[in-house]
Amino acid sequence: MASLISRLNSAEPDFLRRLHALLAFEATEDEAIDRAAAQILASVRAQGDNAVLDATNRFDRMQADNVASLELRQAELQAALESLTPERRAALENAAARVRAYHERQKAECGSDGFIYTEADGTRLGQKVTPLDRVGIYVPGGKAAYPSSVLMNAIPAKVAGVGEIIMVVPTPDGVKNPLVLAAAAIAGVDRVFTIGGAQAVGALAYGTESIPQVDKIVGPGNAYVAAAKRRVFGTVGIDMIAGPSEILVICDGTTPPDWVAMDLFSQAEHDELAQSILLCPDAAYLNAVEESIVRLLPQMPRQDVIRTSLANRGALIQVADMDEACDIANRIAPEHLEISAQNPDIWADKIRHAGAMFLGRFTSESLGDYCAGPNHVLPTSRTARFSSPLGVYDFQKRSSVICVSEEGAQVLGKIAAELAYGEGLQAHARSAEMRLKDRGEA
Ligand code: HSO
Ligand code: ZN
Repeated sequence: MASLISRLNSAEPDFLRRLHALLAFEATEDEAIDRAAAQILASVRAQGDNAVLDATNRFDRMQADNVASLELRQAELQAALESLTPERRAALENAAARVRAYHERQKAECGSDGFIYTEADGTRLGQKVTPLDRVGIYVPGGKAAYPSSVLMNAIPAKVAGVGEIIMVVPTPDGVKNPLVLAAAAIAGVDRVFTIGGAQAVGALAYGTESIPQVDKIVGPGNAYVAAAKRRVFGTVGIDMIAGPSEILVICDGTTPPDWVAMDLFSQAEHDELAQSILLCPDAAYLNAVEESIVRLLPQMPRQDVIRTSLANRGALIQVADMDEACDIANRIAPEHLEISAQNPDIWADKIRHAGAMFLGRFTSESLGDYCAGPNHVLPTSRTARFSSPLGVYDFQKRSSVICVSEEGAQVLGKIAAELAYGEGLQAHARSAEMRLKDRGEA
């Protein structure tokens, strides 16, 4: 039987080349898609509601008379919540409570109060933190609509103190996803419009007669949505543009192989382009995981997606030892890193680049996707080298505060004037000098 997943060994001479080939992922920026998105944005900017209505009726096969009618009432969100089974509703509410608690803690720990300090001469310097006024959350329609992602995007915004949260979600053929609407109700989303695509991004970025302009747009979407978000960046803020999901498992060989196999499946089932990699020093253990993969795969409803993902981008990699596994993990900078080992903290200390770390064999990555508490919107495609999970801080901004005392102005005025003359900027220099008591005018 042909193997379902590549086997690599870090001792082989061409290992690094093979690893890099595996990691290579070009976010294909299709020019045709970008052009189409640009056109839709331009029409929304010029014609507002009319363009949004036209695109929505056309692309989502809707028959709306006006954009206002595409807004859902809060009562409808509540009804969706009440339509859930008690078990499902409780799970969603529990998850939301845990995600909220984590982000409250993040708010408290991450300098959300700003700071101010006073120098000896009375000059005060500080930083003021302000939540964004209005944020748009994009939620995909159809199969990639994850209620958990509604919680993960809306709750940190809410905790940050954002004034108004506007959600957009396309409903092709008018089909609504009750779990998504219920999640919006629980998260405290203020308004929901059943629009999507580049037209929704344009509406939020520029504002229309019926849809208010926001300050930042977050949330995942298809290629058109990603292209539109790139194009409106600058007019509004955007979050990162997420690539396919990734999981890297480092295992010391002590976790039941079936558990690790299923952990690899859990991200592979998201997407044919998702990446699942296992690093382990023990060749016999890698064989055992491979056997688990072969045995468990036929049981999976999404086995076609998993099979393609594992075949194209998956790997079981034998490494020299756990230290080397950590080095390779840092090179990969994965979105999700599981350290499935007996003493995970020792290895976690060596990790510098990972969107989220899941420590110990009981911490399946899927717990983080839904309910552990930390955000599941994470840096992908090696961007964990320089970026962070979505958080409260993404919905706040900072202003510098400067209050110079009369005494302080005497010292700073001379420094500033000196530098201003050096830059050839007279008005800057004079403006500083006018505040000097001794202006050297004698
Ligand atoms: N693992 C995804 C998030 C998610 N998983 C949503 C299940 N639902 C982020 O990479
Ligand atoms: Zn997931």
